[in-house]
Amino acid sequence: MNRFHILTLFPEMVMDGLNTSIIGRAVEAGHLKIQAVNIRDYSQNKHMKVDDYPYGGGAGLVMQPEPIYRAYEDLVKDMKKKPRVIYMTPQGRVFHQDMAKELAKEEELVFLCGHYEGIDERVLEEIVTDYVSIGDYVLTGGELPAMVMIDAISRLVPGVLHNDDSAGDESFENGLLEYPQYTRPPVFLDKKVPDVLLSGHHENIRKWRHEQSVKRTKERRPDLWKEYEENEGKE
Ligand code: 6GU
Repeated sequence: MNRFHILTLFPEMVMDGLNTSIIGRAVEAGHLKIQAVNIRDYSQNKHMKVDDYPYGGGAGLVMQPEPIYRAYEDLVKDMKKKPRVIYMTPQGRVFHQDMAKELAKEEELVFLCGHYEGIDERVLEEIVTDYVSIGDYVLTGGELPAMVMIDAISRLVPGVLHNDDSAGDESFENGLLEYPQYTRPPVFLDKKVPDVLLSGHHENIRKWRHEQSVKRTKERRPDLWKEYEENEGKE
């Protein structure tokens, strides 16, 4: 059972996005827990304000440290040990599959989502253990990145994908892109499903799929192919 806690100003955005499909079913089945904490609930301002102008001037607003710190303290008060706190920021390490695997081992994970021009540095210094980005582009807030990470981590949690080994078989898990997939009908727009897949010959199917993975990786992700060759020797 993995527990995800998201500190955010937009709890419904995160919960609506994650309570559907495979992740939603995994929550219902008790494999995961997902909780969104509304930072605004921890404002002690009479207008529930959570942001203010940046010292030194500049555009936009900065999220104030106290509501975030109070939300964090309230969250960790009944945890056995201090959890990893991931701040979603384009200034972080870029998220990848190995990081997802590592984070899937943590029983509790806290995701801190910023908005506007960011968060007061002092509370980040106090509570954040990991700075993570989901790629080199700029988003308006950390909610979508947190949802991306939770989706990628959740599918690695035992029981979330009922198919025993489907988490291990996919793109990146062996350093190659996944082979092409086919289902019925056997002919579509004059295109036939490759004969080998209908042959019932499991060894030939396995070989064909590996060849397709290699071909596809060379064509589409030469950077991954280079890494694969370096790690695994020749094909
Ligand atoms: Cl993690 N947060 C925000 N706000 N923008 C991003 C990002 C994260 N990753 C890429 N762009």
